[in-house]
Amino acid sequence: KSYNVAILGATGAVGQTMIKVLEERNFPVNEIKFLASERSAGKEVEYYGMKYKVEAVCEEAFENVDIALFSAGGERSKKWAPIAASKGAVVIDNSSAFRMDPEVPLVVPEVNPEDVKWHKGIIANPNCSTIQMVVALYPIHKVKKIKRIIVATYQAVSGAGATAIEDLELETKAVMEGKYFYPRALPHHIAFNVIPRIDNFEPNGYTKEELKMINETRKIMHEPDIKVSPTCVRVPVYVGHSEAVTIETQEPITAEEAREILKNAPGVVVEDDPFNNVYPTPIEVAGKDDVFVGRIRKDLGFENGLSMWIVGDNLRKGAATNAVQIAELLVKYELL
Ligand code: A2P
Ligand code: 11C
Repeated sequence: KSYNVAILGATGAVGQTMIKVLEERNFPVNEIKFLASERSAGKEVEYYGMKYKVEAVCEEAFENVDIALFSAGGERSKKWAPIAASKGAVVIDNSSAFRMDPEVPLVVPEVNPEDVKWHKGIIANPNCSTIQMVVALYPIHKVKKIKRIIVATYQAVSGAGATAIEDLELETKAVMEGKYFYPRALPHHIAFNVIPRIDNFEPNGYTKEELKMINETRKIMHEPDIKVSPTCVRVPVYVGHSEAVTIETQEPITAEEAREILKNAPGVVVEDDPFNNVYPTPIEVAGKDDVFVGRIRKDLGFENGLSMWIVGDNLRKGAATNAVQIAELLVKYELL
């Protein structure tokens, strides 16, 4: 059996990756359409080496669609997801629009696959920083309950979209040539800099990105009381988010135990041999679908503490791959 698929946001950084991931995983596609704004209507995208025209999104575009993969920003999702769902499509939405809606499952297939079963037409794909963190921490949590997570992120510019990727290149060149560059996609200069702000600030001093890491982790892990202390930072990296994570478990856990758990965990690769300079970095992880973990060590700051370094491709496992894996779950559970 094969399915009719639509991608909204097909010209964007995540949309383009969704196309690649559907191909690579050989998702059973019958018909496919590529949707974006009117600006992109008529542009071409490639799928299996063939050129397809991008269409401007409209109501009729969702007729006869089984699965709609959305990555065109929250406002577009709020407008179009209910329309697509009302026409019978299951929407897998990569924006933050519906993630905390109690009627909408928020799914990471390695953690809470069964939650897809109660969808009512929309399934939310979590934030990239949250996905890679829970893929690595949930297997530990199942063995040694995690009470608290302290995390600082080092997030790639691709998380902020195609213009931010272009800006990093243009700004780096401008700096090398002694010219001024006016940032378009990010709130400060990003070349040779880091920015401790991702998404907007809230009155409590946290950014929305940080609050997503708190709330989404609780919802995905079904642990409403787990404590998360995040600081989210943008770094001049094209692809691949990194996270310095410290957890506090209820029972003691050794680094060796954690390493063994993670070696057998789905979607996780342990790269941890610090004396031989083995630990994951975003350049090496970019283009891969797994979550990479290294620097696993007993934390010296408090009892039952464990620290580690988690790296994932934010466009793949953090967005496109996770969305396509959700689509695969819909096929597996015969929910289409
Ligand atoms: P477009 O290229 O036509 O602007 P990114 O996050 O990488 O910038 O990508 C955003 C994606 O969302 C692009 O595919 C973009 O299409 C799409 N998009 C932006 N605004 C709209 C809109 N009003 N309607 C449909 N798609 C949109
Ligand atoms: C970033 N994590 O790196 C963001 C991008 O809520 O889906 C994704 C924002 C979101 O900028």
